[in-house]
Amino acid sequence: MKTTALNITEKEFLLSGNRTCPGCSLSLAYRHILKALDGKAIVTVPASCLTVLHGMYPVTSVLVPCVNTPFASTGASAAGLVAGLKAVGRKDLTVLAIAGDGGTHDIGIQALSGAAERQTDFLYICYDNEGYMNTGNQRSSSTPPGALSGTTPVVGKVQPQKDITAIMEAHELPYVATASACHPLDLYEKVKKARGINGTRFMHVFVPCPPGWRFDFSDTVKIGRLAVETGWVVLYEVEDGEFRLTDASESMARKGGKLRPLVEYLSPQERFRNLSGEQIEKMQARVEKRWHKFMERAGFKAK
Ligand SMILES: Cc1ncc(C[n+]2csc(CCOP(=O)(O)OP(=O)(O)O)c2C)c(N)n1
Ligand code: SF4
Repeated sequence: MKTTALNITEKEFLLSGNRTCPGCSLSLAYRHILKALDGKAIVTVPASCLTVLHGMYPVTSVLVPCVNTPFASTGASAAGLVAGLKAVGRKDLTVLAIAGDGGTHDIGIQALSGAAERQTDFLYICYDNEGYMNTGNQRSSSTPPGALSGTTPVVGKVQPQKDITAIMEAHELPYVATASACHPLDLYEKVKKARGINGTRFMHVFVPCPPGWRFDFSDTVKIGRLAVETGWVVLYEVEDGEFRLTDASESMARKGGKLRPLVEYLSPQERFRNLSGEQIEKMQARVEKRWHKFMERAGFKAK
């Protein structure tokens, strides 16, 4: 049965009153991730906004056990948990490694790649707020070109974004998917599916961040939806090598693949305020090219 807002489990594993900022979509994503795992998980997480959300001992807002791991070691720490659970014969728990883009694309990539290559049986989720947000918005390799950040304060970032999902797909994993906090049912379904698969599963979850991207905190879901409708974010999954678009991306492709103008996504965000018309045109062209490639891969023709 398809999950809807009416039949999704009412069980909560993320309690209200956590320490994230108002309008934080990481909180929204994490709530649905833990629901999809039915709370039957051990989490390992490096320093990030998520450690702040978890809270400081003896206080916590999360009803699952959690290991706070050093920045570079999330993949290695997950491998240790998997070995420990195997040694004590526990088969009922999912090991969830979850880290930000700084902790994944940059600092944790070596341990993640190693664990994936060894086919460690765990789920890795990168939540991507496109910067080192917990320490005040320094640029990461996932910060988009043109975006202002604490370390690119004048002209914005110059280099392109690293495509971590493509890198992880190249490890020939049994399950790789993208998702967005602002499409929570799609996220929920994907985590649920990933939970039932053996081996390394990787998910990239887009999480709009109001203070870092400088938009009004009441607009989080609007920004997340615009990201998909403009093609900035594409929702898909690759299961045993088979690619398919999902949720809103799939419906858009079915209707011929028309995108909303990218400027509708960029302009409400102060971090993009210095973009020139020429830069926006280039970004629009890049987004369209990428979207058409995804459509073609899923067997759709652009009209
Ligand atoms: C080895 C190490 N270097 C730096 C830090 C400081 N630090 C803590 S959280 C953080 C930012 C993490 O960014 P990201 O992984 O993108 O997660 P986010 O904060 O955006 O949730 C940094 C740099 C640290 N804790 N350990
Ligand atoms: S900085 Fe961004 S990701 Fe971090 S808690 Fe605040 S809104 Fe959430």
